[in-house]
Amino acid sequence: MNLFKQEDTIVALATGQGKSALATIRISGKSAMNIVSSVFFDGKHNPVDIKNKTVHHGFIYSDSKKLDEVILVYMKAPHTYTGEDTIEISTHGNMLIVQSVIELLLAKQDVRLADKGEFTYRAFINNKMDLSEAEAVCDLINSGSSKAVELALNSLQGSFSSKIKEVKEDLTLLFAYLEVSLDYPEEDIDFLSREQKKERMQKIIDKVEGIISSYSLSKTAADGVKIAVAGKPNAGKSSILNCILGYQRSIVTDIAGTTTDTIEEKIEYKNIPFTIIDTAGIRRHSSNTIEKIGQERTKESINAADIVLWVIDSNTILDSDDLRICELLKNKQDKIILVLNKSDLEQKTSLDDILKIYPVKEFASFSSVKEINIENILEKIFSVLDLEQAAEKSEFLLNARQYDLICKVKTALKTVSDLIDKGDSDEIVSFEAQNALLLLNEILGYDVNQDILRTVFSKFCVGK
Ligand SMILES: Nc1nc2c(ncn2[C@@H]2O[C@H](COP(=O)(O)OP(=O)(O)OP(=O)(O)O)[C@@H](O)[C@H]2O)c(=O)[nH]1
Ligand SMILES: [Mg+2]
Repeated sequence: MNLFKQEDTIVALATGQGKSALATIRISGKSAMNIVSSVFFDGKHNPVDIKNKTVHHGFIYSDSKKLDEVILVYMKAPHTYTGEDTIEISTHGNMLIVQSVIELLLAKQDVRLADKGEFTYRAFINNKMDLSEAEAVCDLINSGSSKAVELALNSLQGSFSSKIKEVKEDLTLLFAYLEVSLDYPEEDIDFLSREQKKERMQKIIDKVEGIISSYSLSKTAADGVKIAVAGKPNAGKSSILNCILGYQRSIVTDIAGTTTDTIEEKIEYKNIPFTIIDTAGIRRHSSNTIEKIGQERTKESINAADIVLWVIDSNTILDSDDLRICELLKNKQDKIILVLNKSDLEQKTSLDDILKIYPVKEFASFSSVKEINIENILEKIFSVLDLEQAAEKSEFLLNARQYDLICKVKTALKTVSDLIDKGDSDEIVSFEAQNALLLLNEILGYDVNQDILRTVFSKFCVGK
């Protein structure tokens, strides 16, 4: 790995592999200009005066042979993504062209292929962003939902870093008070009373707890929720999935047992990703091997779901199969929405009948045929899982590394608080506070060792 060899100029394809309209090759480093001006000329092979932040049209030449007609942009250090001289060349999106241009550049002196995330690593090293902002670049590229994109972009713009820096400032100030009283012990002055220290400490802990609780909200908002649609055969589960999706994804027939396997689809509702799982119908006795396996999968889906839409055919009366479903749902009481389906037909089962066998808290009447109230069901999912909070209050994404460190910060701060409480000496309190400061620095990437940086940037793709 060459990640830490900063004197080299690096080159990589920044856009995706494969056929495309355009492909962008990125070059960063002190030799970027020299290297590129030796291969970029106008149509008559004359040199081009390459200006800062200007779009240039021209050709890439290998000796006198044109490799491609390209657009080139030069950005002079330090006002660039990496903080170094950077050139981006847009070629036609053919990998043979891309390969030949990259090979041509690599044949020049002091240039090599970039490592994963190396452009962003250079941005980090050149103080263009701190480590958590650099990680947000990777999160932004990998975000799987529009909410995740929004949150990663917030982090990239420093919303998470600024909270960490705020905690750090508060703690540094407290630390300074402790240090001053250590430096002037003979003065016998306690610059802050024990109560004042405790109060300040509590405020810092509250801020850290706020960051931690925003983690679970953000995770829900970004990753979304799993919704299993379960019930007896023919209750109308597949019809409900199709209604939610707005197209015929699952096969619907009047034959009980039409769906034999789980069918998973994703939608976004009010910006939150919903994974909806249509399942094989549950009945007490099933002789068929396929149906038995299907029902096992239904059970797994119910257990893994954040919420279950329990679909009942209100046009039939309850029987022993319904009791079997009640058994499967017994640990999910707060996470059930009963859907009394087929409301367009004669009602032979009511909510009261169901309440006699299961303590349902949320229910919706529905008709897959008339497609009324589908919004109502989606809204109920929102309210039962308190997704409004997640949608509104989530601010930024935390990855596993950041989450682990912020939890450690909290533990360290609690220790500091306990020591203050016990009336321990400022020397001991100060030592523990220093520990929390080091952890905060690690989040931001200050004074971290190369192993940590290697791990963080290895998650990136080449070219970013
Ligand atoms: N009248 C009426 N018929 C419905 C309604 N919902 C579903 N049906 C019908 O009920 C039958 C079963 O519907 P499905 O959606 O296949 O039921 P399911 O629960 O997926 O059944 P399995 O896959 O066999 O477990 C089909 O004939 C549907 O057209 C409804 O709201 N009203
Ligand atoms: Mg079905």
